[in-house]
Amino acid sequence: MVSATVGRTAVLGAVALSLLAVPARAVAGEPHAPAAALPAPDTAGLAAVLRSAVRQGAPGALARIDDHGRTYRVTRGVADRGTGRAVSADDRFRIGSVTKTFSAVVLLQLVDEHRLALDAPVNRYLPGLLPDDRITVRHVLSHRSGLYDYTDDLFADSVAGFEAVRKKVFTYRQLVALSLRKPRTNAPGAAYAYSNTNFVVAGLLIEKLTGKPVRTAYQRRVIEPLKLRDTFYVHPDTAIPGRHARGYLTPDRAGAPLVDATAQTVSWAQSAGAVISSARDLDVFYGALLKGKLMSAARLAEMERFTKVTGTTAYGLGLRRRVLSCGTSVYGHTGAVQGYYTYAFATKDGGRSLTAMVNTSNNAKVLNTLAGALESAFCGKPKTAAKSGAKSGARAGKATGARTREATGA
Ligand code: REX
Repeated sequence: MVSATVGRTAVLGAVALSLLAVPARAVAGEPHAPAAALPAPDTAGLAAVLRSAVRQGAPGALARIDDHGRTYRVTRGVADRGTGRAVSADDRFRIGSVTKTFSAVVLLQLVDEHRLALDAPVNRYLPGLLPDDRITVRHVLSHRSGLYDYTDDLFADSVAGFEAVRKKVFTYRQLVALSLRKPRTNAPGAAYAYSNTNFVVAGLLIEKLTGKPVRTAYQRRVIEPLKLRDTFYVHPDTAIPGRHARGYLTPDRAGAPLVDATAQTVSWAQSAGAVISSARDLDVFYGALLKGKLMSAARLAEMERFTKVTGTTAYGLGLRRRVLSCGTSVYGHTGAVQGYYTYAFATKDGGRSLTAMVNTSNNAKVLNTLAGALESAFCGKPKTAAKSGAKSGARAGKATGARTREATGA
């Protein structure tokens, strides 16, 4: 199902403003292509992406685009395999590592308040925690600390590993200890190596500096100021509050039945991945962050200092950047927690945001397919399809069999 609504924000006004703000032409492949050059979202393409994801094994899929006051919602499949309830674009879900941006925001606010220095050793704030005094706060937030990712061991067997921790409650220090059983992957600052351990350290820093649980920091510094309605940190509770999509873990053994992974503590991730949210809230969050509403311009610039990861992806401080096929760069995070994959990204100016979610995980095909949602949201209709008049959605494979409905004013 596809729907579009226009909010109270004047779309024309927003377009005029962004045109004023953009001085130069868009350059393909250039990481800061101006937002004003963005074509309209390709909602039919987005629907095709979600349809492919469901065909490849996701019970359900949802996407929401917020573009200068205009909202597009697209859904496919079911939120609950037991009841057969259809996915709603308003359903809550587990956002996995999108949590990392929340944690980074809190720490950068503490930098703004002169309570934390990015280039100070972590051990200055948490004496003796790490075995190397050269590991700084910046290394941790940019995944350059070299701290081994303990989740590689925990989830070597996806279902057995998950069931072993589903109800467990870890302390942050226990998780750091799991990591320190293994050698570091690189010298401090020497290389990018994605590791959940870094954002467990971030959680420890937040608790040490604020004297409160991370839940309080998320609540007071992000959730309340942005009036997020669907965002929660309930650890160590195992339930998602309110209406939500159930999450289904795909077993490693082909053909084995999906495992309902909805109920879990997510204690293995905590400040690295345990937040619950919705597409609406994540669109608001990244829009506000990139518009500079959550920290000073200087701190946002620190967050947006990127280390190259691949040819098209880079990592800042708790923030990913992806360059799309049309040359537009988008900023946000991905998430993978048992039962849920999330992509939440926005344009550099925060004017257009997309959140896409499928309620399965451990399915690389589905994950790759869902990346197509970014293309549809930010690149518009593929050029060839637009020219030939073919149905859009070519990026998601077959465009036939679409059963989408365009409704306005919903
Ligand atoms: C945990 C295992 C994956 C998931 C992980 N998740 O590190 C963090 C996250 C919180 O969201 N990271 C992603 C499990 C990659 C990100 O930053 O985008 N996989 C699953 C396995 C594999 O069990 N054996 O897919 O459900």
